[in-house]
Amino acid sequence: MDVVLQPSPALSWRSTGGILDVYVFLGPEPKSVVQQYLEVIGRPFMPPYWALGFHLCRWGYPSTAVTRQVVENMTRAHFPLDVQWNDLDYMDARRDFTFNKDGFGDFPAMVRELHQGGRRYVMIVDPAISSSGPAGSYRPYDEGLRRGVFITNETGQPLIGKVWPGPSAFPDFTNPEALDWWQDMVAEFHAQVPFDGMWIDMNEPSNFVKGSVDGCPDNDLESPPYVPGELRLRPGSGRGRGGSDQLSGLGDSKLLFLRSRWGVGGSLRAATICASSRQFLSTHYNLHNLYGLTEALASHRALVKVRGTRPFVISRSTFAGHGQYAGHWTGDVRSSWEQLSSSVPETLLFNLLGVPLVGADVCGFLGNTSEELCVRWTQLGAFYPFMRNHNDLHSLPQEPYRFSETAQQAMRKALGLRYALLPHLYTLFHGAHARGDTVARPLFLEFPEDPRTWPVDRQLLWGEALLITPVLEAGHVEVTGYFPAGTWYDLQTVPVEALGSLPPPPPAPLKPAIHSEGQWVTLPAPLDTINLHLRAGHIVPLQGPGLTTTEPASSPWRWPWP
Ligand code: MIG
Repeated sequence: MDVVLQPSPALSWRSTGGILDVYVFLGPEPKSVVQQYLEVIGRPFMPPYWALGFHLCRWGYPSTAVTRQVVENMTRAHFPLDVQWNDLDYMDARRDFTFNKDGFGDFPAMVRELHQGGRRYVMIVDPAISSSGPAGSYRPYDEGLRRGVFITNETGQPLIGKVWPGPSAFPDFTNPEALDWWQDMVAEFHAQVPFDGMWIDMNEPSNFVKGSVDGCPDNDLESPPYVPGELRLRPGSGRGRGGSDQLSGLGDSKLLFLRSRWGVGGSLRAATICASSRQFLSTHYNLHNLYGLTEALASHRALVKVRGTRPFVISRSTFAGHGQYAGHWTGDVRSSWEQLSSSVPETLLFNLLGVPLVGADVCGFLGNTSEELCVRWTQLGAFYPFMRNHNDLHSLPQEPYRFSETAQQAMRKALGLRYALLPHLYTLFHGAHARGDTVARPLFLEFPEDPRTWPVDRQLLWGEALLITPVLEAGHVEVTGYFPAGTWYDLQTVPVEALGSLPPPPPAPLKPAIHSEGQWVTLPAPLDTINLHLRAGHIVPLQGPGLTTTEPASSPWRWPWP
């Protein structure tokens, strides 16, 4: 399906078929529209408290020794850290539910140590299951074959694609038997490595070959009369096959990016599995967009059964209803100012769509970050509902302690602010779970009667009370933000010294309040500052911050104002 935004304003939808359910939510206010939508698709799950702390990851921590050292460096440099992650590096031959006995020989012990330090542990899990080992050598595949859990091709055999472990089969999470099999695999691995959550990647589902290692059959499902991405041959020309002038411009850069990176466009099998492959419920053609959703459901369910507490799942692919089961990170963003900015509307959008636990990779994923970008990204990231610094295999390290003392101080301040506000953030998540509220909220949702808030996509609210105005441009030490009519208090950041030395010192003196008639205001924003304002008439509790969410459990709460 193509959805193209027209200047008119209007949306054009192009679909080759399928079942189209159209709902109209009458509101009348935008907040009610969100609630009504969530009544249909399901309200978001309630994340565990620790999920709201700081997460640290990268592709390329080659061993438990290096991973331990990262955690140690964070503590030494006085940075909070709740959840340590590993990427593919931990696996044996990049196969799910295994760990390599060289670098990760004492993997279980490392996870237990993290627990002793009050921390949690999450690792990546890809859906595709290695299919090339000799029978009897890899239980997830043997067991999956025996229980018939894989998506099949036209001959009724498991469809084989290629992903990280090489030739691989794709579990069909619409099959109830696959849910039980997945749960068993999660349970067996968890019995060895007591991890706390799952990071589910590659679940579009992503495939390194087109369709399968044997290609795809020739039929109508594989080659419908029109497929997305056939339009727009040259950037801005708008004269692709079947294209029109209205379609030019918008979407071109994204399309070209996808094409150059993955060869996506003009073919349903590009970077994924054959459309005509068969799943328990229907053809893959009908179920493709639901692959990530069904894997999220399976993983959520498995974690509940295995761990017996509220689960934590973060997924790359999503669909309507995803928020009931999991959160989302926005995939492979570049370490650029442009992508820092676009993470604001992305975060807001997923909150409107019932996936409040969302964030982009802090400091950016692809390419090298810079110190200034990483500081600004950490400041904005402190206000992503889900905050994880994650980095590509090929990029220079970007853990907070890698930077100059000035930069570290600025990052500590932002993290201190987030940790001080965690009780409030947790309460906002409960509002989302229980009532269908948003956590990170666009200004127009709160002030729909003020049309100047409608296009604001470089600021966000947390709930009703907190207005965040980040710096999103290089070299800027001022920022201009929109302040809806009313009084806004500058919420002083919790002094850095408070980290690890509780109880916190008294609040800093107040700066003069902004009395706005609904106007743009330019504010100082030196490198160590993200502007945060409290709306008059609201009370927000602050907790003395610690280095983990378990640490300050007994520390005093306080109110910002004396
Ligand atoms: O083809 O697991 O978006 O976060 O580090 C790349 C390696 C596969 C893509 C994910 C990224 C992750 C990477 N994965």
